[in-house]
Amino acid sequence: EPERAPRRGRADLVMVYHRLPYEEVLVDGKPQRRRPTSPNGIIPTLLSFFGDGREGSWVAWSVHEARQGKFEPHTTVDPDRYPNLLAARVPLSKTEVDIFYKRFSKEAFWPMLHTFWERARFREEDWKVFLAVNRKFAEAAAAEAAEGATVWIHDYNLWMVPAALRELRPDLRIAFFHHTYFPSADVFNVVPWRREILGSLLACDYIGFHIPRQVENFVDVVRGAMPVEVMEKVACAPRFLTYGCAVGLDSMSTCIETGGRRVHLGAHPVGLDVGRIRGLLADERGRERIEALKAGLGGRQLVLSVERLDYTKGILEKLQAFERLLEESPELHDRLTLITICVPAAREMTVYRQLQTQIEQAVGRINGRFSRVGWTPVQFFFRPVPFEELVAYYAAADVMWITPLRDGLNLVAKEYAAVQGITRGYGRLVLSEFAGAAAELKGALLTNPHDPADLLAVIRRAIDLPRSEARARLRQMFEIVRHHDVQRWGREFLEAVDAAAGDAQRKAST
Ligand code: GDG
Repeated sequence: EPERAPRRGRADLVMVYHRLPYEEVLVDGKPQRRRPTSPNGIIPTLLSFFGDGREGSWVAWSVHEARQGKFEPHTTVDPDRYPNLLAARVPLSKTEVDIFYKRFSKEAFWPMLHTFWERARFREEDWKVFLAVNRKFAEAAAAEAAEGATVWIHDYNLWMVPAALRELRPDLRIAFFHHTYFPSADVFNVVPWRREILGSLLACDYIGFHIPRQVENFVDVVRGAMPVEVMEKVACAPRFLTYGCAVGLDSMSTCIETGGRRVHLGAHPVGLDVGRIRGLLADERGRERIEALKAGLGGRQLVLSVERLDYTKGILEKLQAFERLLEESPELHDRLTLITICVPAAREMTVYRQLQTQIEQAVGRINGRFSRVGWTPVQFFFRPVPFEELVAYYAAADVMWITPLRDGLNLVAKEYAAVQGITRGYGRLVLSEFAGAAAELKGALLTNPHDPADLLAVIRRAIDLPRSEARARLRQMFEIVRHHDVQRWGREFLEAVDAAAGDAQRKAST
């Protein structure tokens, strides 16, 4: 019945990412593009697969009311650089985006994924919106993909896409990458719809996480839900820490079989576009920015903290530790400054309002207690800064202080290591042992942000660390960051997907 056959698209690689690779603004009612305001390094990598003229599609939402009835499902992303890459828009209402992304994903799944399960709010009516929106993404991806194409889906807000897509298009290679942390079964199992979510993920051929611990946590969750056979378990690659941090692990499952389906798994910590950072540092204006910043510090040490406003990032815990440091060490007064660059959450994300107030109060209290004429101990920038400027802060910072209570990976840590490595600095990275990056960045000074005494001890150690040791640690970290850049990350991920699909074919033919 040819009229019932699903329409086949032309793309042999389909990216399903919540947003477009460029920002769309309406000028006089006409859509215009500009570079994304907070570039995260992943978008250029995903784009780079289409540089050779490969036919591809990028599936992302578009708020249709904002387009004032001018909704077009397709445009080319960039006719010169990616001539055969189409932006395929999924039309969503503003309400759908608000519920699905800004409210439900952030209020139900985000806290649970980061082990803050008590904060999770599960509403059945929001789940229905989530399902409907995921279904739309799946339909759009199904319409774009050529026969046997690879569809690469990103992150937990698209959890339900694989199942719907598999049903629409059994011929596809479906791959998923998790950008957030992934908790153990004791936490994940609080989710009312856990079986549906697992069922969907298991429709993939390949699922990638940042680090082995997250892979194994996923397998643990599956094991508690259905009979599963681990087909392959391997020692973790030497690049990963095993027993040295809270999220380390010695071995992980790379292939499981359940319900007659085989799913391959892998650990792929996201890398950086090191070339881009090099470029920004080599630029004349970049060098001027660093000099100006250093001059502004008046010879004081700079302790830097950069993160989105989020309780998972441990900002309050860090401020409390800083307060104790100043309390106990009067000799440090006027000798160091803590700059925290905190990117505000979207206004609709009401869960963050209280935290913002608490942070502002803590900063006010510390500055009230310790400021002197000419010295403000905490400088709190509650706004995003352009990436070029951020790089200058990384270059000027003596200590980078990253204390998430739980984090999928943490790119800020890697960006700091890259910038200090390129500029041959003496910077020290203090990194939470609960960030995925702790399992990868050998050389960081690890800290436990759940333990106030340890937070204090490690920041002290960083401030006093001899330059020779700082340099040796940086060299170790920079080697990792430089070698495992974002280009390699993307390449290795897609190679792993190909290998998984090859295995499935072999299995089908025996
Ligand atoms: C999720 C996972 C995982 C920060 N401030 C500014 C700014 N940034 C950029 C940084 C960095 C990115 O934002 C933040 O990335 P992180 O990895 O640190 O954290 P999440 O936003 O929580 O990201 C995380 C990541 O996905 C990737 O898979 O590592 O675990 O939670 O690149 O540079 N950029 C600009 N101005 C700022 O003020 N332009």
